[in-house]
Amino acid sequence: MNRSLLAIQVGVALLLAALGGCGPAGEAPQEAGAGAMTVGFSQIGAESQWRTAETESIRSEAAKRGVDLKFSDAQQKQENQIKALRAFIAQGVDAIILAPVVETGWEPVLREAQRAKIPVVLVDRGITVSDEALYATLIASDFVAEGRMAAEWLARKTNGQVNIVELQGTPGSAPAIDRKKGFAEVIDAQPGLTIIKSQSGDFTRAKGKEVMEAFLKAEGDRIQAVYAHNDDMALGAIQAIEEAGKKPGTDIIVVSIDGVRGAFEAMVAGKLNCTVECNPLLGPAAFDAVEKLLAGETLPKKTVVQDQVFDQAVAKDVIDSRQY
Ligand code: GYE
Repeated sequence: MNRSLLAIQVGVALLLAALGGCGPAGEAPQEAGAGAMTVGFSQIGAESQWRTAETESIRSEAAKRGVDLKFSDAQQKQENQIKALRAFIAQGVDAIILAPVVETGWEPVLREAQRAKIPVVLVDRGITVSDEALYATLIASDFVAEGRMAAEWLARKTNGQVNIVELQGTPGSAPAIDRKKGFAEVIDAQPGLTIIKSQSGDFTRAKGKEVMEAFLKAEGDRIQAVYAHNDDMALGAIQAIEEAGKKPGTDIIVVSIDGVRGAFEAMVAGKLNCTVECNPLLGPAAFDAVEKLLAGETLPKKTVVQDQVFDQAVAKDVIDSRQY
């Protein structure tokens, strides 16, 4: 009697062990990450404070939502991004988030994603493609508007009379093309605003400094203002101006775009005059988009992130409330 009861108990115990913690419907146990959505994120690089903030926003939002994020840093090279996308497709990710370094050259790889039925969400930079169905949606700022805002601020500050040097972003990238375009629209309409030199500083502080040094050597006192397509290049230019024995923010007006912490610090120090914000905290919107797409929703082709202008007059008051 005792012996058979024991046998039954052992049998039940073995059966439970064999089922191994399965739920009532016999499903696999829900460990952290098991069965989670897998998303590949192809990031451009780490060229600027803006980019670091964007990476952090996407990584932390993925963690918060329990998303298995495959992260790839392309070190500013499109070929690396294309390789990363192909690897994501081969792995069968549920969706891809792509921050495209340049505007063109994406069609073949996007067709491959489309064939594999993997939706692609573009963040921060746009692309040009013959068929817009090749990506699901774009979440980005209006870079033309940012360029216009920078020029309008500079025109007001100088009463429409100023010689400008321009530090452009990465050649072929949407923000470099559009920030140049928006700025040019405004200054072309005002004969006193002139760009005397313009060159790429590749969105980095080191390159911004190097190009500004060359500008100062070539143009010297003729330079009255710098328009940099991002804050990092402006911070590099500020160093070059100081090393040339001039006062940035006073002798030479400096205007840039992004609104990162370093820019606010430089404004408080009186060295940068104005920055046009470009919000990099795209993680929540990017994963909202991914979730909606996977639930079968169709999204608008573009969601525009709203930005505003900050100058020295307000920098001190708002610096502590900045999130990046
Ligand atoms: O302004 C710059 C970065 O694509 C909007 O890329 C982004 C730009 C940003 O390196 O700092």
